[in-house]
Amino acid sequence: MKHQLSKEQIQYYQTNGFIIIDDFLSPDELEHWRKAVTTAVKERGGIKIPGKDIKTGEADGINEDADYFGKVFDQLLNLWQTNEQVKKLMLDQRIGKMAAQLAGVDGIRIWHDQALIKRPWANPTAWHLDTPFWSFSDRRAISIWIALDNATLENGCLFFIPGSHLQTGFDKITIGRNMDGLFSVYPQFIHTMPVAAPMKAGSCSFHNGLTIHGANANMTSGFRRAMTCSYMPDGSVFNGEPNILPEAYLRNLKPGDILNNNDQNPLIYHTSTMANV
Ligand SMILES: O=C(O)CCC(=O)C(=O)O
Ligand SMILES: [Fe+2]
Repeated sequence: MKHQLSKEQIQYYQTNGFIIIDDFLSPDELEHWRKAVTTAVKERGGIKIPGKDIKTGEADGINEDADYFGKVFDQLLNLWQTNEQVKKLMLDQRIGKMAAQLAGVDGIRIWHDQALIKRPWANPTAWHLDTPFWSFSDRRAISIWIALDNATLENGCLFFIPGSHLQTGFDKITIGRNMDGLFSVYPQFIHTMPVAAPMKAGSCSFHNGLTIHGANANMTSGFRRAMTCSYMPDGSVFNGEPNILPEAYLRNLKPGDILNNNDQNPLIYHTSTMANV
Protein backbone atom coordinates (compact mmCIF):
# COMPACT_ATOMS: atom_id res chain seq x y z
CA MET A 1 0.00 0.00 0.00
CA LYS A 2 1.34 3.39 -1.02
CA HIS A 3 0.58 5.13 2.25
CA GLN A 4 3.37 7.68 2.62
CA LEU A 5 2.30 11.19 1.71
CA SER A 6 4.65 13.98 0.71
CA LYS A 7 4.25 17.57 1.88
CA GLU A 8 3.38 18.48 -1.73
CA GLN A 9 0.54 15.94 -1.80
CA ILE A 10 -0.90 17.29 1.46
CA GLN A 11 -0.62 20.84 0.13
CA TYR A 12 -2.30 19.81 -3.15
CA TYR A 13 -5.20 18.25 -1.23
CA GLN A 14 -5.66 21.27 1.01
CA THR A 15 -5.67 23.66 -1.97
CA ASN A 16 -7.84 21.60 -4.32
CA GLY A 17 -10.03 19.61 -1.94
CA PHE A 18 -9.10 16.25 -3.48
CA ILE A 19 -6.08 14.15 -4.45
CA ILE A 20 -5.59 11.04 -6.56
CA ILE A 21 -3.09 8.36 -5.55
CA ASP A 22 -2.21 6.08 -8.45
CA ASP A 23 -1.53 2.41 -7.67
CA PHE A 24 -2.49 2.84 -4.02
CA LEU A 25 -3.02 -0.91 -3.62
CA SER A 26 -0.62 -3.54 -4.95
CA PRO A 27 -2.16 -6.17 -7.29
CA ASP A 28 -2.31 -8.68 -4.38
CA GLU A 29 -3.91 -6.17 -2.06
CA LEU A 30 -6.43 -5.23 -4.75
CA GLU A 31 -7.38 -8.88 -5.15
CA HIS A 32 -7.89 -9.18 -1.38
CA TRP A 33 -9.99 -5.98 -1.19
CA ARG A 34 -12.17 -7.15 -4.09
CA LYS A 35 -12.82 -10.51 -2.46
CA ALA A 36 -13.50 -9.03 0.97
CA VAL A 37 -15.89 -6.37 -0.34
CA THR A 38 -17.68 -8.76 -2.71
CA THR A 39 -18.23 -11.26 0.12
CA ALA A 40 -19.37 -8.54 2.53
CA VAL A 41 -21.85 -7.15 -0.02
CA LYS A 42 -23.28 -10.63 -0.73
CA GLU A 43 -23.69 -11.34 3.00
CA ARG A 44 -25.89 -8.26 3.34
CA GLY A 45 -28.56 -9.52 0.95
CA GLY A 46 -29.30 -5.92 -0.05
CA ILE A 47 -29.58 -4.50 3.51
CA LYS A 48 -28.19 -0.99 3.18
CA ILE A 49 -27.28 -0.17 6.81
CA PRO A 50 -26.84 -2.68 9.66
CA GLY A 51 -29.83 -2.57 12.01
CA LYS A 52 -32.06 -0.57 9.66
CA ASP A 53 -34.74 -2.09 7.52
CA ILE A 54 -33.85 -0.33 4.27
CA LYS A 55 -32.74 -2.17 1.16
CA THR A 56 -30.36 -0.64 -1.32
CA GLY A 57 -32.41 0.99 -4.08
CA GLU A 58 -35.29 1.93 -1.73
CA ALA A 59 -36.18 5.48 -0.64
CA ASP A 60 -34.09 6.31 2.44
CA GLY A 61 -35.28 9.69 3.65
CA ILE A 62 -32.62 11.62 1.73
CA ASN A 63 -33.32 10.40 -1.78
CA GLU A 64 -37.05 9.81 -2.19
CA ASP A 65 -37.03 9.10 -5.91
CA ALA A 66 -36.14 5.45 -5.47
CA ASP A 67 -36.64 4.46 -9.09
CA TYR A 68 -33.99 6.95 -10.21
CA PHE A 69 -31.62 6.84 -7.23
CA GLY A 70 -31.75 3.05 -7.02
CA LYS A 71 -30.06 3.14 -10.40
CA VAL A 72 -27.30 5.60 -9.48
CA PHE A 73 -25.49 2.91 -7.52
CA ASP A 74 -25.97 0.08 -5.06
CA GLN A 75 -24.95 1.65 -1.75
CA LEU A 76 -24.06 -0.58 1.20
CA LEU A 77 -22.94 1.19 4.35
CA ASN A 78 -20.82 0.11 7.29
CA LEU A 79 -19.65 -3.19 5.88
CA TRP A 80 -16.94 -2.97 8.58
CA GLN A 81 -19.65 -3.72 11.14
CA THR A 82 -20.79 -6.93 9.46
CA ASN A 83 -17.66 -8.45 7.93
CA GLU A 84 -14.38 -9.14 9.75
CA GLN A 85 -12.19 -8.92 6.64
CA VAL A 86 -13.58 -5.51 5.71
CA LYS A 87 -13.21 -4.42 9.35
CA LYS A 88 -9.48 -5.19 9.21
CA LEU A 89 -9.14 -3.19 5.99
CA MET A 90 -11.15 -0.23 7.29
CA LEU A 91 -9.36 -0.04 10.64
CA ASP A 92 -5.92 0.08 9.00
CA GLN A 93 -4.00 2.77 10.89
CA ARG A 94 -1.97 3.59 7.79
CA ILE A 95 -5.11 4.77 6.00
CA GLY A 96 -6.18 6.57 9.16
CA LYS A 97 -2.88 8.41 9.25
CA MET A 98 -3.24 9.45 5.60
CA ALA A 99 -6.74 10.79 6.25
CA ALA A 100 -5.57 12.64 9.37
CA GLN A 101 -2.56 14.17 7.61
CA LEU A 102 -4.58 15.32 4.62
CA ALA A 103 -7.37 16.70 6.81
CA GLY A 104 -4.83 18.36 9.10
CA VAL A 105 -6.15 16.80 12.32
CA ASP A 106 -4.57 14.82 15.18
CA GLY A 107 -7.14 12.04 15.37
CA ILE A 108 -9.59 10.52 12.94
CA ARG A 109 -12.65 8.29 13.36
CA ILE A 110 -14.64 6.28 10.84
CA TRP A 111 -17.89 8.05 10.04
CA HIS A 112 -19.08 5.30 7.74
CA ASP A 113 -17.73 3.11 5.00
CA GLN A 114 -19.70 2.37 1.85
CA ALA A 115 -19.45 0.14 -1.19
CA LEU A 116 -20.68 2.12 -4.21
CA ILE A 117 -21.43 -0.10 -7.16
CA LYS A 118 -22.53 1.39 -10.44
CA ARG A 119 -24.21 -1.34 -12.41
CA PRO A 120 -24.24 -1.45 -16.21
CA TRP A 121 -26.08 1.65 -17.53
CA ALA A 122 -26.25 3.25 -14.07
CA ASN A 123 -27.48 6.84 -13.75
CA PRO A 124 -24.95 9.60 -13.06
CA THR A 125 -24.14 10.75 -9.52
CA ALA A 126 -25.28 14.41 -9.54
CA TRP A 127 -22.94 17.13 -8.27
CA HIS A 128 -23.17 17.15 -4.48
CA LEU A 129 -21.47 17.68 -1.12
CA ASP A 130 -21.18 14.97 1.54
CA THR A 131 -20.69 16.65 4.93
CA PRO A 132 -24.06 18.50 5.12
CA PHE A 133 -25.85 15.14 5.48
CA TRP A 134 -23.71 13.90 8.36
CA SER A 135 -24.26 14.18 12.12
CA PHE A 136 -21.32 16.50 12.76
CA SER A 137 -20.29 19.73 11.05
CA ASP A 138 -16.56 19.97 10.46
CA ARG A 139 -14.95 21.51 7.40
CA ARG A 140 -12.15 18.92 7.55
CA ALA A 141 -14.26 15.76 7.07
CA ILE A 142 -12.71 13.58 4.37
CA SER A 143 -13.39 10.40 2.37
CA ILE A 144 -11.28 7.84 0.58
CA TRP A 145 -12.63 6.27 -2.65
CA ILE A 146 -10.83 3.16 -3.85
CA ALA A 147 -11.41 1.89 -7.38
CA LEU A 148 -12.05 -1.88 -7.37
CA ASP A 149 -12.56 -1.82 -11.16
CA ASN A 150 -10.95 0.58 -13.60
CA ALA A 151 -13.01 3.76 -13.22
CA THR A 152 -13.14 5.43 -16.64
CA LEU A 153 -14.82 8.35 -18.38
CA GLU A 154 -17.12 5.73 -19.92
CA ASN A 155 -18.21 3.82 -16.80
CA GLY A 156 -18.64 6.55 -14.19
CA CYS A 157 -15.38 7.92 -12.80
CA LEU A 158 -15.49 10.75 -10.26
CA PHE A 159 -15.24 14.46 -11.10
CA PHE A 160 -14.23 17.22 -8.68
CA ILE A 161 -14.57 21.01 -8.74
CA PRO A 162 -11.15 22.11 -7.50
CA GLY A 163 -11.07 24.56 -4.61
CA SER A 164 -14.83 24.41 -4.05
CA HIS A 165 -14.37 23.10 -0.47
CA LEU A 166 -13.10 26.54 0.55
CA GLN A 167 -16.41 28.21 -0.30
CA THR A 168 -19.21 25.70 0.27
CA GLY A 169 -21.19 25.35 3.50
CA PHE A 170 -23.35 23.01 5.56
CA ASP A 171 -26.79 23.81 4.09
CA LYS A 172 -28.55 20.54 3.46
CA ILE A 173 -29.54 20.88 -0.16
CA THR A 174 -31.80 18.27 -1.66
CA ILE A 175 -30.44 18.25 -5.16
CA GLY A 176 -32.92 15.86 -6.73
CA ARG A 177 -31.92 14.11 -9.88
CA ASN A 178 -30.73 17.13 -11.84
CA MET A 179 -27.00 17.24 -12.39
CA ASP A 180 -26.99 21.03 -12.05
CA GLY A 181 -29.14 21.35 -8.89
CA LEU A 182 -26.21 22.35 -6.66
CA PHE A 183 -25.21 25.24 -8.89
CA SER A 184 -28.34 27.21 -8.05
CA VAL A 185 -26.85 27.41 -4.53
CA TYR A 186 -23.21 27.82 -5.61
CA PRO A 187 -23.46 29.75 -8.91
CA GLN A 188 -19.86 30.94 -8.52
CA PHE A 189 -18.71 27.49 -9.70
CA ILE A 190 -20.82 27.23 -12.86
CA HIS A 191 -17.81 28.12 -15.01
CA THR A 192 -15.09 26.32 -13.04
CA MET A 193 -13.63 23.49 -15.09
CA PRO A 194 -14.18 20.18 -13.27
CA VAL A 195 -11.31 17.71 -12.97
CA ALA A 196 -12.05 14.17 -14.14
CA ALA A 197 -10.57 11.42 -11.98
CA PRO A 198 -10.25 8.26 -14.06
CA MET A 199 -8.43 5.64 -12.01
CA LYS A 200 -7.00 2.22 -12.59
CA ALA A 201 -8.35 -0.46 -10.26
CA GLY A 202 -6.35 -0.22 -7.03
CA SER A 203 -5.84 3.54 -7.27
CA CYS A 204 -7.68 5.84 -4.89
CA SER A 205 -8.71 9.40 -4.29
CA PHE A 206 -9.36 11.38 -1.12
CA HIS A 207 -11.85 14.26 -1.18
CA ASN A 208 -13.02 16.80 1.33
CA GLY A 209 -16.73 16.34 2.19
CA LEU A 210 -17.34 19.95 1.16
CA THR A 211 -15.71 19.59 -2.28
CA ILE A 212 -18.31 19.63 -5.05
CA HIS A 213 -18.12 16.23 -6.74
CA GLY A 214 -20.11 13.82 -8.88
CA ALA A 215 -19.74 10.95 -11.33
CA ASN A 216 -20.71 10.04 -14.85
CA ALA A 217 -23.39 7.62 -15.88
CA ASN A 218 -22.11 4.12 -16.58
CA MET A 219 -22.33 3.93 -20.36
CA THR A 220 -20.90 0.40 -20.41
CA SER A 221 -22.20 -3.11 -19.85
CA GLY A 222 -19.67 -3.68 -17.05
CA PHE A 223 -19.65 -2.83 -13.34
CA ARG A 224 -17.87 0.14 -11.74
CA ARG A 225 -17.22 -0.93 -8.17
CA ALA A 226 -15.68 1.29 -5.50
CA MET A 227 -15.05 0.91 -1.78
CA THR A 228 -15.11 4.13 0.17
CA CYS A 229 -14.79 5.32 3.75
CA SER A 230 -15.65 8.68 5.25
CA TYR A 231 -13.86 10.05 8.28
CA MET A 232 -14.75 12.41 11.13
CA PRO A 233 -12.09 14.41 13.01
CA ASP A 234 -11.74 13.12 16.59
CA GLY A 235 -13.56 15.43 19.00
CA SER A 236 -16.44 16.23 16.59
CA VAL A 237 -19.80 16.88 18.27
CA PHE A 238 -23.36 15.82 17.40
CA ASN A 239 -25.20 18.46 15.35
CA GLY A 240 -28.70 16.98 15.75
CA GLU A 241 -28.75 15.31 12.33
CA PRO A 242 -29.62 11.58 12.74
CA ASN A 243 -28.12 10.48 9.38
CA ILE A 244 -27.11 6.83 9.83
CA LEU A 245 -26.76 6.73 13.63
CA PRO A 246 -28.76 3.88 15.22
CA GLU A 247 -31.98 4.69 17.13
CA ALA A 248 -30.62 3.35 20.42
CA TYR A 249 -27.59 5.66 20.25
CA LEU A 250 -29.66 8.68 19.18
CA ARG A 251 -31.99 8.31 22.18
CA ASN A 252 -29.17 9.32 24.54
CA LEU A 253 -27.48 11.87 22.31
CA LYS A 254 -27.96 15.64 22.58
CA PRO A 255 -26.59 18.26 20.19
CA GLY A 256 -23.12 19.21 21.42
CA ASP A 257 -22.25 15.71 22.73
CA ILE A 258 -18.91 14.33 21.54
CA LEU A 259 -19.25 11.49 19.03
CA ASN A 260 -16.71 9.14 20.59
CA ASN A 261 -18.51 5.79 20.69
CA ASN A 262 -15.96 3.30 19.38
CA ASP A 263 -18.60 0.75 18.35
CA GLN A 264 -20.15 3.29 16.01
CA ASN A 265 -17.22 5.57 15.13
CA PRO A 266 -13.91 3.82 15.88
CA LEU A 267 -10.81 5.94 16.35
CA ILE A 268 -8.43 4.57 13.76
CA TYR A 269 -5.54 6.95 14.15
CA HIS A 270 -4.30 9.51 16.66
CA THR A 271 -0.90 11.22 16.71
CA SER A 272 -0.59 10.83 20.48
CA THR A 273 -0.98 7.05 20.58
CA MET A 274 -0.09 5.81 17.10
CA ALA A 275 2.67 8.16 15.96
CA ASN A 276 4.90 5.47 14.50
CA VAL A 277 2.63 4.06 11.81
O1 LIG B 1 -19.07 6.74 -6.56
C1 LIG B 1 -19.82 7.67 -6.85
O2 LIG B 1 -20.50 7.67 -7.88
C2 LIG B 1 -19.95 8.84 -5.93
C3 LIG B 1 -19.02 8.80 -4.78
C4 LIG B 1 -19.25 9.86 -3.79
O3 LIG B 1 -20.06 10.74 -3.95
C5 LIG B 1 -18.45 9.84 -2.55
O4 LIG B 1 -17.64 8.92 -2.37
O5 LIG B 1 -18.63 10.76 -1.73
FE1 LIG C 1 -20.13 12.07 -2.31
